[in-house]
Amino acid sequence: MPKETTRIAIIGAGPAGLLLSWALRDAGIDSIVVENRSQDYVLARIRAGVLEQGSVETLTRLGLGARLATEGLVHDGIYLQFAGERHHIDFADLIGRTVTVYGQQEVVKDLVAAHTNAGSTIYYEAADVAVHDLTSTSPRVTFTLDGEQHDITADFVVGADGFHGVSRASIPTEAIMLYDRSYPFAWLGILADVAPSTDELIYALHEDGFAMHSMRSPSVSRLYLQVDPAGDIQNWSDERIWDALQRRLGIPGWTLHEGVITEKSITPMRSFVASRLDYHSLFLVGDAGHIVPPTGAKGLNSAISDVTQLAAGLVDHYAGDDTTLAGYGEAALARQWRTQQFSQWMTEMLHRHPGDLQSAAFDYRSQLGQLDYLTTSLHAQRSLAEQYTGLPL
Ligand code: RFL
Ligand code: PHB
Repeated sequence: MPKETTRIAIIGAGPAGLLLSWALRDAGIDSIVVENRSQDYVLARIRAGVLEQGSVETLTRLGLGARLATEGLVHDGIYLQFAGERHHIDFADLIGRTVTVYGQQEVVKDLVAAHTNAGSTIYYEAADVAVHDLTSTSPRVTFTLDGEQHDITADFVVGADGFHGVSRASIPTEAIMLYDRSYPFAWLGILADVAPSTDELIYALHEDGFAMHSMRSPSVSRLYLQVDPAGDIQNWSDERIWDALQRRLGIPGWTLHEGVITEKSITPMRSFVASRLDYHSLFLVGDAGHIVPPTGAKGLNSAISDVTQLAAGLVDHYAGDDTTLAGYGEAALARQWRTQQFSQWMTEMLHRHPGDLQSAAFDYRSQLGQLDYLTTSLHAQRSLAEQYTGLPL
């Protein structure tokens, strides 16, 4: 039975786990990453697309910014569209900050390449991953790989294994509370081989529901539609998707260019926060500890901010100072609740709320009033700009 020791055992090779391992390596702290999927699967996953300015700075500081600097698309703002009109919110003008459109998949690709070059230990396709002895100072992670049982002893275990992982579930139920809410809508997302029809992202509230135009590169567009969470992707032909996008995004004098759809899927929306991100020798980062609906583009950015804070705590710990590490959970949760509020606000403002005719009509008109205020008040726009481009750690 292979037995190993390391300082930090990290569960999950998504962006959070890979970035933490990389930040620790940069500080001379060894770690091992254990992932239950294959490397190909991890590299193929298409998810978030917008990096806050602070996330770009973190990736660049850690030597991961080369491709991001050349291929990332810097956006000065976003468009908000409602009642048939499109309004530009210029973050750069408003508060001097920007965001960068660079797919999560590209971030993961850069991280995998960096780790491969550096010879990091990452176990992919690990089965039956389990954590043990979390209340001790030598917790363990076990798993099976090619029929062989592995056993890693560490100083700390970090759960970077997403919402469905084993880490959070290993905290005794009486020691943790879970706050969550679901939404009566989901996003149907597509990738299409067509140049974006817009220079910056369009978030649109239409009578038929939310729609959004994002992008991945000068030749690949990413678009989303609000759909019923019980909806079946089989019922969404390419033609039906483009028709709905044309209706919800169309304004006079502007053309939405269509292209071959290369990927389509439906993702439910959820807000979720665990009451704690630390439990003795275990720390949670990213989706393992919290989830936001994607409307504010915060999921990946929150994972990066958790990792930045936890890495700083671990570095100080090994330098003999435990203050930052002891404060990690509270500090990360404080930022997360502010991010939750923003994501919930963006989501509720921009989606059609189902309900009886009268209450749905009231909600819709109230949302139009909110958007009207937002697009005519500089104070409101600065608040949106500050939150969208990223709150300080
Ligand atoms: P991830 O990316 O889910 O990575 C967790 C990793 O842990 C592995 N894992 C395990 N490994 C070992 N043992 C186990 N028992 C394990 N269980 C799971 C998984 O295979 C995976 O490799 O979490 P992380 O690193 O915290 O990163 C967070 C971001 O991925 C996430 O916040 C965002 O992508 C959220 N999100 C989106 N955010 C946006 O801002 N915009 C989007 O358009 C957007 N689209 C999405 C999304 C999340 C999605 N999920 C999670 C369902 C679309 C989807 C489909
Ligand atoms: C994306 O490009 O996938 C994207 C962009 C902004 C969001 C959500 C998703 O708010």
